[in-house]
Amino acid sequence: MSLESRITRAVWRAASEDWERFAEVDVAIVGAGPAGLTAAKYAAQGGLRVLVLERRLSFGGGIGGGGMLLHKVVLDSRAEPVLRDFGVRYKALPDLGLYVADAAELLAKLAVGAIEAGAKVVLGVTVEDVIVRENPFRVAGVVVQWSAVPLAGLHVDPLFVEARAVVDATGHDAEVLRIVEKKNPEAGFKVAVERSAWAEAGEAGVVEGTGKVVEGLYVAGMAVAALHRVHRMGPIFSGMLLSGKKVAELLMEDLKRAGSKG
Ligand code: 48H
Repeated sequence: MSLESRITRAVWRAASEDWERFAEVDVAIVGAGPAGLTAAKYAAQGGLRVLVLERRLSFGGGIGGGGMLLHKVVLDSRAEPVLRDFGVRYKALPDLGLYVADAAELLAKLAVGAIEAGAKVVLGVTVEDVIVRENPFRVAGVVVQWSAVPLAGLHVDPLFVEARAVVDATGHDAEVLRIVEKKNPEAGFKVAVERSAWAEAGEAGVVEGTGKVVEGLYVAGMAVAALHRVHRMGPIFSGMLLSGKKVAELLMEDLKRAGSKG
């Protein structure tokens, strides 16, 4: 067998084994930004089968751009336990009451932490819709498509990932929430737009608003700001990490209570 044919067989075989497992998971997290990756680590560590679907071919969402392309991001002491869990190094700036970390290190270690805890991260996949059930209304999974397909303007039918819970961690655009709101008015919620900058209020509001939106659908990270009209906060990421951790804890509570499919 040539090396070429063995390469092709290896990729198809391993990918199809994975996708067969992805047909049904405990948690589908949409977006591999700071909130999604943090949620993925803690939920996987808690024994849930977690799949992270990321539209781009890279991790980290808004982390990589740091503060206006300077390669640093800001955190504060509330995020310290999470930074320690992921092994992210940071520098304390006592006169400012803040920590700073390298953007590249934060995004790399969040991804490594999620993957090592057992979450599967698939890049280049866009969530374009959700699966729903009625009476009572619930979200039962996501509809996925290769990101290259919409980019090329092709009309190609998608595939499905059934999930006991879906997390919208898509950032500012709150894409999953907007799709559910637009297509399913019976879901009974409205997505607004985030408010202008007020860092302290934004950091607190995102964590506070993190949680279940309707049965089967949760929100974490900056998508919370769009849902609950929370202020933006600039390149400080404690709220995103704590929001990811909070949603993972809620998922573990809710899904364990409902009984894991193992
Ligand atoms: C698959 C998708 C889809 C889709 C989007 O933007 P993110 O970094 O989001 P958060 O909430 O983890 O973090 C927000 C933070 O980065 C930020 O922007 C802050 C703190 N801003 C403050 C301010 O003042 O501006 O990551 C979201 C990820 C991205 O990687 C997207 O590519 C991905 O989700 N994504 N993936 N299917 N439909 N939509």
